[in-house]
Amino acid sequence: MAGTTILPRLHKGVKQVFHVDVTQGAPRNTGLNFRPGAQIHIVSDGTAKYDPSVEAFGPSGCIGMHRANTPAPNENIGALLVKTGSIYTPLSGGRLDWQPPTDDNLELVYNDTWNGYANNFGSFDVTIEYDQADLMS
Ligand SMILES: [Ca+2]
Repeated sequence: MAGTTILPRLHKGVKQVFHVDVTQGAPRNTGLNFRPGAQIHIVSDGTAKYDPSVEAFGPSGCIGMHRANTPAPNENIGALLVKTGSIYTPLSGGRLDWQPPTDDNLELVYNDTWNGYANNFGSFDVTIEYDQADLMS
């Protein structure tokens, strides 16, 4: 069936969906803390513009375009990133099989210039799949 994705069954199947509005500069805090080494599966759908003059990009953002004054200057501008502690991980291609490097709150961050969120457009829906036993709290 076209458009159907079958996810690998890596986990015991808790799924939560978080909406990320890219006009909001503050990280979207999921309230989830995982034990380091947990196996987490993350999928993101959506597109967004980091400026009215550019095309809409998916979760990878604008490939190869970096800006110094963003939360993660080494990642693409317009990328959707997963953050724990001070570590940012890109959701390249919108999918990530991931082991959290720290047990800090998992946050979702749209990588735009610090004062540049007001002119953005779009949103992402991020599905996080995990095993309940891997939650710290
Ligand atoms: Ca912007």
